[in-house]
Amino acid sequence: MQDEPIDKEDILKELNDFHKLDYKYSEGRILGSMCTEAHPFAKEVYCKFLDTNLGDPGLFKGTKHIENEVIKSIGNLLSLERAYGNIVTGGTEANLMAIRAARNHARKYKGIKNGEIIIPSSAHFSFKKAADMLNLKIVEAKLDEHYKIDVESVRRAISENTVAIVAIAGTTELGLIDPIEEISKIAQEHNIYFHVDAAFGGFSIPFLKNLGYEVPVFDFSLDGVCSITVDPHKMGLAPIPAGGIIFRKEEYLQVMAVDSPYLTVKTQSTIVGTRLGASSAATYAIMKYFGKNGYSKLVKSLMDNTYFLKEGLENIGYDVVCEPELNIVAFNHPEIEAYELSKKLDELGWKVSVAKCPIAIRIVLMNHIKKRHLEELLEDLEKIY
Ligand code: 0PR
Repeated sequence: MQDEPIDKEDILKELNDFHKLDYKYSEGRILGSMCTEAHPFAKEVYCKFLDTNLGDPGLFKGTKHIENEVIKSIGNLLSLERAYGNIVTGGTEANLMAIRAARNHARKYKGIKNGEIIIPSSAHFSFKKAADMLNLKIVEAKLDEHYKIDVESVRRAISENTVAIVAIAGTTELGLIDPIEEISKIAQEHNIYFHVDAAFGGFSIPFLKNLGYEVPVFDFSLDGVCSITVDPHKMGLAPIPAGGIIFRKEEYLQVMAVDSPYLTVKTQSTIVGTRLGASSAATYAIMKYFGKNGYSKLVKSLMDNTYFLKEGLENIGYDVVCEPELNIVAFNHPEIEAYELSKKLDELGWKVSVAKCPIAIRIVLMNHIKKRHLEELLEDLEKIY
C-alpha cells in the first residue's frame, strides 16, 4: 500500500480498467455459468443491507427476521411448513452444512465415528471438500444409462458407517433430476440422513411443476428428505453470494451448534461467523417482487430457449446427449472431440464448458442468454460443422 491517499477518480479508473477484462453476462457469451446477472431490484436492496451482520443476530433483529422469512418461503416452496436453515454463501457452504449436520447427528445418536457418505458420481465437487473437512469417506454410487444415480448401486453402498446419502435435483453437468423418491425410501428403510442438492434445480423445478411440466418429486413431501440445498444466486436471480440450506428439523441445526458466549445469541450453527444480511434481504426482495408467477414466466422462457437450442443443434447434425429436464443442453459433434470443439468456440468468443460424464459441450441456458445469442451460436456451429 502506498503512503498517501489516492483520488477516488484515479482509483475508479484503475478498477474500471481491470473490470473491462471481465466477460459481461449481458454480452450473451457466457454459456457455461449457473450464475447470471442479478435482478436490479435485488442489487439495490443488497446495497442497503451491506453493513448488516447475521453473525450477531441480536444486533440485527430486523435482518434476522428477514432471513427467517426467506427460509420459511423457500421451505414452503419445497413443501415444508416449518423450515429451519440459513442463507449462506452458496451451494458449497449449504452442502457442507448438510453433511456436517448428518455427521454430527449420526455421531450423537448412532455413535458412528468413521462416517461415510454416499454420493452419485455426478455430484458437485463441493461434497469432496465437505468430506475432506469433516473427515468422512466418500462412497460413490454409479450412474444408470440415463446419467442418473443408480438406485441399486446406492442400496449396495450402504454400510454401518453411512451417515448420509446424497442425490441431486439438477445435476451440475446435465441438469438431470435423480430418482429422489426411490432414494428417499431407501434412506428411510435404513434410517439414514438424506440430503438433496437442488442448488440449481430448487428455484425452477417447483415452477415447472406448476406450469404442467412432468417433473419428478424431489422435495420435503418425501418423508425421507432431511435437508435441501437451493441457491438464490443461481436460478433465483439474487446477487452472489446467496446459497440456501433448508432443514426439516431444528435438531439438525442443534447438533452443529457451538457456544458463542459473548454474542447476543449463545450458540451458532453456521460455518461462517460474521456473515452478510444483504444476501437474505436481496433474496427476500426478489422473491416478493417476482412471486410464483414471475419465476414461472422466467423458467418457461428459459425452457423455451433450451428446446430452441436443442432442436437447432439436432437440425444441423449435432448429437444432443440427453433430453433436457432443466435448462441445460449437452451435445457433441459427430467427429470433432468436445475439447477441440470448445477451443474452436472459444476462438469465436463463446465461453462454453465441457462436461466430464459424458464428455460433451455443456450450455446452461441462464437468463442472460437471449434467443438472438442462440441464433448467432447456431450459425457459428453450422459453419464449424
Ligand atoms: N451443487 C450443485 C448441483 C452445483 O451445480 C454447484 C455449483 C454447487 C452445488 C456449488 O455451488 P457454489 O458454487 O454456489 O458454491 N455449480 C456451478 C459449477 O460448479 C457453479 C458455477 C457457477 C460454475 C458459475 C461456473 C460459473 O461460471 O459448475
